[in-house]
Formats: sequence, C-alpha cells, structure tokens
Amino acid sequence: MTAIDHAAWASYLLAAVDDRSAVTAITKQLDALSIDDAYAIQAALLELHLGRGDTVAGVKLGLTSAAKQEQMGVTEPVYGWVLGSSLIDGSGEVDLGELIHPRCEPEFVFVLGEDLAGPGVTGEDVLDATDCVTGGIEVIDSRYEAFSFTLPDVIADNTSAARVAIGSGAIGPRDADLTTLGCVFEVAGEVVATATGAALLGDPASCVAMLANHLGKHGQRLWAGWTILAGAPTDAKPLGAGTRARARYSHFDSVSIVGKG
Ligand code: 0L1
Ligand code: MG
Repeated sequence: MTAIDHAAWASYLLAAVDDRSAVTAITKQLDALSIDDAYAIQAALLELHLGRGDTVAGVKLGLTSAAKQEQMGVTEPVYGWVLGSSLIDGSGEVDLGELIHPRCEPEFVFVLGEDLAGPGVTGEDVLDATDCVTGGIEVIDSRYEAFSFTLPDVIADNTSAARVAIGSGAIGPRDADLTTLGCVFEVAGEVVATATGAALLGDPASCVAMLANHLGKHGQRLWAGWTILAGAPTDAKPLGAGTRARARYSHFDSVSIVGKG
C-alpha cells in the first residue's frame, strides 16, 4: 500500500479553507485512510496554521452525543484543535464570507486550571483540574462537499472546527451536577433543540477524561488555561445571513451569535 502523504492532504484541506470552497472527501480518493493517518493529517494541518502565526486556544471533542452521531452517521467521538483565530469576539458576529456552509451548535465548555495528562484520567480528575465550566456556541464548517464525510475524513479536517463563542457566567466544576446542566437552543427565535449535560455520553467530565486519555496515547496533554469543548449535546443547525442563534443555559449566561454577510 502506498504511504499517505499527510502534509499534502493537510495543504489540500487548508486550500479549501482559504478558497472557501468545499472539496471532495479524502476517502473518496484513496483505497483506505486509517484513523492514525487521519490524525497525522490533522496534526500536519495544525502545523500549517501555527506556521501562519495562529495559536492553540484549546481542544474540542466532537460527536460525543447521540444527536450528533446520528446526524453525521458516525459512531465514535473525535478530537480536534481550537485555534486562537477561531474565537468569536463579544459582538457574536460571524463573517459568513470567510466560511463555506457553516452550521452552529451549543457546547459545554471547560477551562482548565491545571494540566491533564493521560492515560488513566477519570471524570473526577477532570473536575479537580478544571477552573470553571461555561457555555458556548461552536460554528462548524466541514471542508467537504455537502458536509458529507467518513470518520477519518472529519478527523483529518480538524473535526470541522471553524469558530467558537465562549460565554460568561461560568461556574466552578463542582458547583452543579454537570449531568443536569440544561441547554435550550434557539435559531431564528425558534427553539430547535433542548438537552442536558448527560447527553454527552452520560457525563461531560468523562468526555474530557476520554480526550485527555486519547492525547496521552500520542504523548500530548491538555494544558492549564486551555479551553476544552466537550461536544454538542444537540445536532447542528445551518447559520445563514442574518440568522441569530442563541443557547440559553440553566447555569451560565446565554450565548448568542449572528451570521453576517
Ligand atoms: O464539533 C463537532 O461535533 C463536529 C464534529 C464533526 C462532525 C461535524 O462536522 O458535525
Ligand atoms: Mg462541536
């Protein structure tokens, strides 16, 4: 079997970002793409972003809820990088001219006060290491045509990461039972989904533990100060021009974004 050229596929995906133009899924062009190769492409893509002066603000989990797994037709969580350039400012405005076919989704967000290094990290370890928990809205933007991909494709594409708004009104990690955190997601003034923290594979903290253990296998850790997206508890909705999306949370301030362009 021919070796996969990770750097070349990373450039292919970065060109899609730059051109704001969807591309054919990688797995449609190869006999096989393993999960390890997919993460190697993701790592090469991160290097390209860092080479342009971007920074790592944290890490994201994706596909940690049944709603998201069903929407995308996959059965395993995925991990990607949150870039400093992806953070949406207080205006909540998302420039749609910079994106391909964005969708938005609520997120439970952890801010770490201490490093977390797998293996062996538990949900309790995550609570110990967490400074605070808050809400957010992530904008995802698959670089693939029709938002259609297999698991290795979406991993290579940094799990569709595009933009993220982090909300205020954070609470301490043990100020509430995180499985009962509530979220009401509204798009264009309509309630489109509701969920609790338990939608994230039973417990958001366990999802973050899974992430720390995954990174540990690759000799990496979650660093103090990083923002960790535990995953969307609902499916994602299109973000069009003039569309306002609002996530109302039981324990944190509401988060609101609007598509501009
Ligand atoms: O944040 C996410 O849940 C994205 C995971 C990748 C799948 C998708 O593009 O929805
Ligand atoms: Mg997400």
